[in-house]
Amino acid sequence: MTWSQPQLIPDSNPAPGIVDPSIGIGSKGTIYYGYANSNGAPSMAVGHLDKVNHKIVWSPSQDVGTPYGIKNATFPAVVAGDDDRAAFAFLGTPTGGYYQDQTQPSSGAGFQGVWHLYVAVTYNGGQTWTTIDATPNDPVQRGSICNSGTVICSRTPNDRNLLDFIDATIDRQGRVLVAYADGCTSPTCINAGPTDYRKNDYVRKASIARLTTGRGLLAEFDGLIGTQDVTSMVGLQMTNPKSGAGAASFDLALKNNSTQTIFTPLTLMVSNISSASGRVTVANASNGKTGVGASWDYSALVGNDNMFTGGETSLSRNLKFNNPNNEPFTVTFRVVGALASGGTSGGGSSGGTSGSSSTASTSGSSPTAPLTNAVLSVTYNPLLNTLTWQVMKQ
Ligand SMILES: [Ca+2]
Ligand SMILES: [Ca+2]
Repeated sequence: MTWSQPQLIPDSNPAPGIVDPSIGIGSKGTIYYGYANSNGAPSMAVGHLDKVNHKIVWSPSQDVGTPYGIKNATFPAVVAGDDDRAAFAFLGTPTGGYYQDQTQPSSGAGFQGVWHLYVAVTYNGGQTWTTIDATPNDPVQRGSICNSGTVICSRTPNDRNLLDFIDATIDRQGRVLVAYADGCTSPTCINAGPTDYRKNDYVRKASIARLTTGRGLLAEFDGLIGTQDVTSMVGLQMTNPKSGAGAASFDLALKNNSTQTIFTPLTLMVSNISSASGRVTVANASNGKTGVGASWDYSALVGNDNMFTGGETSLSRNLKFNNPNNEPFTVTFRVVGALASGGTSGGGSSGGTSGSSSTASTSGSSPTAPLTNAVLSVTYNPLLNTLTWQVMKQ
């Protein structure tokens, strides 16, 4: 085994103390390097391998904390997914100064910052980052954080309470999950003012922040995060069947047959497509796919309320298929939408901050899923120009 010589990130200038950087590597090798800069900025450098010169070429470091005026950052954790997508989690505070200067709650001496967990996400290979405050109403720490190891940090109150632990990963659908220690968990600490640096709990509660809506790090699941199968709640209304010249099409509206509201994104997905020749394919899916997994987005077809309420019928959209043999075919669909989550508990669900499409929640509650495994099967017969559909249990 051989290793390359160490390569410096040209403009990096790490913060004092023991603040390990973190690396995420995209699916095609793009390197996302997150670190706490000596000026306090949560900094990100993106690297690409120059295969000719056997060198990593680094972009200039970017400060992803500017939307919140972050002056100190620590505990960086980076994870990547698709090559152009990555998330950078860190603890940050808009208060400047030396954050290891031990806070004395009684006298008020020492560092005076309040820390939150932030997550910055890129969807374009690191050209731009969208940063959210994942704990806007529930700080992670008030006051100093000791980052200098067990010996120097042996002090009272124990401001090494957060240990050194943070990590970020993604699940199968590309949701970002950040594991961190929370030092502020009592009502007294949580509800102290946004800048009160004295009322810390100095605890270390294992916590996970999880992306619950919006886009994750795998494009394949865009529009689906935070949704579930609502097929058994939905019926179909089909009009205007047409056939000829190797193509078939019809207009399809969805009807919410239930009394529950289904929230957007609302998506119709192909779960199977069959014909005698096997040559029928989807021609105009929203996601460009032509077979299983092809989907049409209905989110804009349920009114300005963005809700598909009980009894509502959506506007219809045209579904097109390639049908070179002009033969009968059957398509089965699933409908995917978002249902109100059941009883979120107290901790830290966030309001959408900074115009981001992502919000994070520490509650980790799972949405109600009262549904059976149903599919909607549509059969089109071009010879008779008839459409029939039925609900099928899987
Ligand atoms: Ca907290
Ligand atoms: Ca509506």
